Amino acid sequence: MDGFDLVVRGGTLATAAEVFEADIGIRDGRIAALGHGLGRGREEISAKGMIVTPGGLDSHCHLEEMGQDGSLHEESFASGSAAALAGGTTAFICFLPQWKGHSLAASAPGYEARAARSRADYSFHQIITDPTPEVMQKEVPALVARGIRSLKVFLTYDPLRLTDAEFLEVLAAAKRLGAFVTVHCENFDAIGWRIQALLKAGLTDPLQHAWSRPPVVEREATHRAIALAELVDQPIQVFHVSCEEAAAEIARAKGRGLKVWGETCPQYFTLDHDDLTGADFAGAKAVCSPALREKGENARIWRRIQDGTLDVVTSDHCGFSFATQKRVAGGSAYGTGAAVQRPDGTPAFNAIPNGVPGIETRLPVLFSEGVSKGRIDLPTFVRLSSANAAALFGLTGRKGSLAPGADADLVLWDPDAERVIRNAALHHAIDYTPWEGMVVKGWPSVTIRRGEVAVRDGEVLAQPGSGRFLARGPYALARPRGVVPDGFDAALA
Ligand code: DUC
Ligand code: ZN
Ligand code: ZN
Repeated sequence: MDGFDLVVRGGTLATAAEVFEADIGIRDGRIAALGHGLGRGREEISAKGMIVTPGGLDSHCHLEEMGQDGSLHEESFASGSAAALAGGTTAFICFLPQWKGHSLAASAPGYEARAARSRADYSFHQIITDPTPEVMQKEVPALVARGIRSLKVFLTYDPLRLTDAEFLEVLAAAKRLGAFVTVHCENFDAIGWRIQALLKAGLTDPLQHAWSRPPVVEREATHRAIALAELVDQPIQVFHVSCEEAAAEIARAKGRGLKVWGETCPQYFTLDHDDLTGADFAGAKAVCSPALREKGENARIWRRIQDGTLDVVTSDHCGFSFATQKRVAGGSAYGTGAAVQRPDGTPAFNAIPNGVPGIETRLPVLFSEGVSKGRIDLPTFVRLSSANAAALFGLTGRKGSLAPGADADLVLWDPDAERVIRNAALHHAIDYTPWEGMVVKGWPSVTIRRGEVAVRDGEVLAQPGSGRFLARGPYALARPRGVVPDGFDAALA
């Protein structure tokens, strides 16, 4: 047999199932062998004292996303993917927008060409805001045939949200096509009602963003999304779960054998209401939806990570800088209602674009708060950071794995390295991080993407355009259970 292109030697390997010592032999961008004393490679990297995990798969991030209103996520594919790689993420799934009243083809022109500037491997979820027969019967099937096999729907935000009837149409179409559905669960009308009351009462600070959408609005929409998915018999993932009330709905669904999975993000197990306050409008930096919760909720999210209710940790990375977007009343697709300007020029809470940047910090924060603090073991870290997302989105065998045949996406973690997170040292294009000053233990010192060293000691070596589009074929997990009420399958009628 030919030698290896690269051998990563002497590391402690962590997979979704176990931890063991081995060398990794890499050939043609794939893992070719695992074992002790492997033959030499043209290039060798010592992983002594390091933990080697599969490269991260961030299955929820927003890059260069263009809103219908002209708003733009500032993060480019080149900068966002550099940040991803520096933080140990070798592949991500971001979003193809649909503008309401537009075909998929006419929404966000040129988006896929811009995505080709990525340095990390990438795929897309297709956002559906307007499920017309033309879109669902012609465009979505064509998309699925091209390997874009997951849809995202919003139950809140104007003009993104779907009515329940529209959501059912999307679930049914996904079922017919073998596509997966992801859902943003919050009750639109309840949020709008509270926003109006808060504004009328003159309560306009960033903290009131959280007051406008308390856990009950997330719990109600999570319950409804699960019920409608059960009615259709369509597998779903509930995105960005922020609280126990919503997580309990997912746990109950899982207990009943439904194909329902849950995602959370580092902001929901590390930040809280305190981060929504502070001088000079600083609380706007932590405005995201669902909102940050009261103290104590972080620990409940950890418990739901530990008991397996929440399967995946993503960043939900959003490219809204503080100076240019969060602090100015401009509005965004990810805001709710007309922009109300306050006397000092800052926007009322409802017009602050929702979302925080975290594509680079996702894994260091999860490693530090999870593994280093003893909350989760290494296999759980691997499941949360890559393997479960690979299973949910049809990438098992290619991503999230150290088995021979998988893409050679690896991260060499120095488990003892202590770092202070500083925005100045991050690679994203955003002017702040909500984790500024946080001390983390455990840091990705080398990231390897398809057998090439993409980042070494913070220096990004992978070039824009070197990432590959990941087409995704049919897979078992997205298949319905075959259980519909009364044996009548309305999706197929
Ligand atoms: N939901 C998302 O999924 N991303 C950005 C903001 C939001 O509310
Ligand atoms: Zn969302
Ligand atoms: Zn998102």
